[in-house]
Amino acid sequence: TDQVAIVTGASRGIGRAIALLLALQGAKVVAVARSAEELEELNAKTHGLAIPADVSAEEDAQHIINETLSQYGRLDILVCNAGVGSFNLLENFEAAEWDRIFDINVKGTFLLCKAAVPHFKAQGRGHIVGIASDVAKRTFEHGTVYGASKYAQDAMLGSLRKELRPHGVKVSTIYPGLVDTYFNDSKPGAADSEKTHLRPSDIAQAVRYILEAPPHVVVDELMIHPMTQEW
Ligand code: NJP
Repeated sequence: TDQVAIVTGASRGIGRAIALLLALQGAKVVAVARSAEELEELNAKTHGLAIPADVSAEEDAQHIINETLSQYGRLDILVCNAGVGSFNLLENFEAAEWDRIFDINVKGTFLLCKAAVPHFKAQGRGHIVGIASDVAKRTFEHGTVYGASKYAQDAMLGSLRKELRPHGVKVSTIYPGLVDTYFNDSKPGAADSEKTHLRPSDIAQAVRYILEAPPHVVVDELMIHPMTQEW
């Protein structure tokens, strides 16, 4: 395909795997994250566009859409994947950590969608894929802040799905369980991680499935877990 896809959080983990798979399938990939060096390393493989940016900054979000349109003249797919988390008892969280997590997970998704939606509406076509979390559907200890952010992101994408359906624009949400990434300062590749965690490429395959649905089909929600994880 000659589709143009923006992938946020593409410097490592799930976003990087999504960017690599979409590029392999022929899409022009616009890779977004704050780490310019890691983006360039990825872009040497994907041969698209690397845009160092902070998704929680409104001017950055608009810049990402503008750069994509001026470079390629089109935008077909927006993957809102950039996200962060940390885990603690509620009383141990600093208010600043609430702001950091909500700014990136919730406001970041909002800002990218806000900048892309007018374009998608005008062309009567487009696909937003949000990487939420299975914790957008359940609660757990130490998840007060991250869980709340993922519920909020999920609710936003659910409402947006209804706003955009009459315009022919799809919104799909993926709810992964544990994935072997750098999330929350973890290091991928631990001894038993193949059993306990999904691989980033598993999520990339889910994105591919969602994007390959024919025009009359939208995958609203897709939950995916490692076999060993209870949820
Ligand atoms: O994490 P990680 P994942 N602006 O740390 C980027 C969700 N999830 O791949 O900016 C722009 O390896 C960051 O780049 P950089 C999770 O909530 C995960 O696991 O250079 N980009 C990096 O590329 C999140 O929504 C699990 O630091 C920003 C990427 O985000 C998504 O999966 C389970 C940014 C994070 O890569 C990807 O996380 C689950 C900003 N302000 C949901 N801040 C799991 N791993 O188990 C960060 O249910 N990034």
